[in-house]
Amino acid sequence: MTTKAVCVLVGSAPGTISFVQNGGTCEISGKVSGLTPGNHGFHIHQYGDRTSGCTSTGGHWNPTGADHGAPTDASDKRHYGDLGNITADENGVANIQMTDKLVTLTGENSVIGRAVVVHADEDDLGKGGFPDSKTTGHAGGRLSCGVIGMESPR
Ligand SMILES: [Cu+2]
Ligand SMILES: [Zn+2]
Repeated sequence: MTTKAVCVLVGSAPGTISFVQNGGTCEISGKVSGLTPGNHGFHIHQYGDRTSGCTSTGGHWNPTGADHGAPTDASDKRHYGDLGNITADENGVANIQMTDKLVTLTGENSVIGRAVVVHADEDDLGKGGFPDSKTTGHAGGRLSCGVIGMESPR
């Protein structure tokens, strides 16, 4: 069974992100613009709530109470929402194509109804030694965010 979701990012770094669940992994693809060239933290945050802009999306989606880490880390060494960085080119555009083992669109840990957030700075993947490295990856402010919703058939 394939399940699909979509997220429209609103803010100074707008974009669209698609999610396709194929069995045990989720393919995440899309495009974000309006960025400074280089790496920007890219996460799923807990709440699909933009009532106070990206602030009300809460912290990283973390159903197991783990520390912040990298998407390549083991499931108990990262947040489920830790997708690392996206990389913008000289035009400020990031083309995204990743597959994640913990992001899912089904079951009790489904990310549908949660939010994607794009950050001003690079995610240090928990290894930067800053006070917030183990919680947010020291990724700085929130440039844009959007709610992950079910995709309409098209
Ligand atoms: Cu974030
Ligand atoms: Zn995290």
